[in-house]
Amino acid sequence: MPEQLTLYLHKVSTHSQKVEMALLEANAPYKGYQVDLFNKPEWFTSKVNPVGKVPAVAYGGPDVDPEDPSPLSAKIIESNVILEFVADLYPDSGLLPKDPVLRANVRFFIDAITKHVQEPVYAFLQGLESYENVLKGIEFIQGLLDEGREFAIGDHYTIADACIIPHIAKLKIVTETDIGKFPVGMGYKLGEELKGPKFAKFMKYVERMLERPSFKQTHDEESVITVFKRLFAGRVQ
Ligand SMILES: N[C@@H](CCC(=O)N[C@@H](CS)C(=O)NCC(=O)O)C(=O)O
Repeated sequence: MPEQLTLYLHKVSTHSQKVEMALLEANAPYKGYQVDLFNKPEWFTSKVNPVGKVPAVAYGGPDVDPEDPSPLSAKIIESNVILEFVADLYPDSGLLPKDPVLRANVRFFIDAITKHVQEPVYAFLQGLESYENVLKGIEFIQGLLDEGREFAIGDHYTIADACIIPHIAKLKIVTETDIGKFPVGMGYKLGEELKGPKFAKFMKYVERMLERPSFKQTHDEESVITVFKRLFAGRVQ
């Protein structure tokens, strides 16, 4: 029986959302604590995550106030590590398949998300790279999906699905609002490209995933837009 789990998160953090979605998909009990990333409490870096980032998990130990973390709980950081940890805690959740080949496929998919989605999307948002790199990355990921299959890997929701969707949900907001440091209009243009037949398989997969309660429960579009406007102010015109 898993022990107490406290998830330190922020409501617009993509990496936090990945972990929270996995916990919800596993029906795992957990305590969520919103860390104010713009005014970080001292105890968070001294007692939970020395690098001061969310998500972070305090697992086990006594059931304490999240603002007074116990030295007896294990502190686990790095979202992709936490995803695997949650899958290990709940082996029957299907978050990681039992079959070794499928497990390898899930891990490959997650690795590909970092290289082909996270990095190009962030570079585009920062105005450092064109959206072409985002499209190339999505094309690579689309190549890993099977037509007609509901999930990224196998026939069950896995941590691969939890890992990619928060990135794509943010990208969708960018294509609908044009918020980012890229030249004006490029967000909308990227959105138009993604609506084309070339990306139909990927977009159908995304639409299915955005309907899941685990996504809807953890997605706060208004807050994302507010924070993005603050983060990406001062764009190139
Ligand atoms: N590689 C880390 C990245 C975590 C990360 O960058 N978290 C951001 C929010 S999405 C954060 O806490 N930023 C606050 C800061 O750096 O001060 C992971 O995957 O967990």
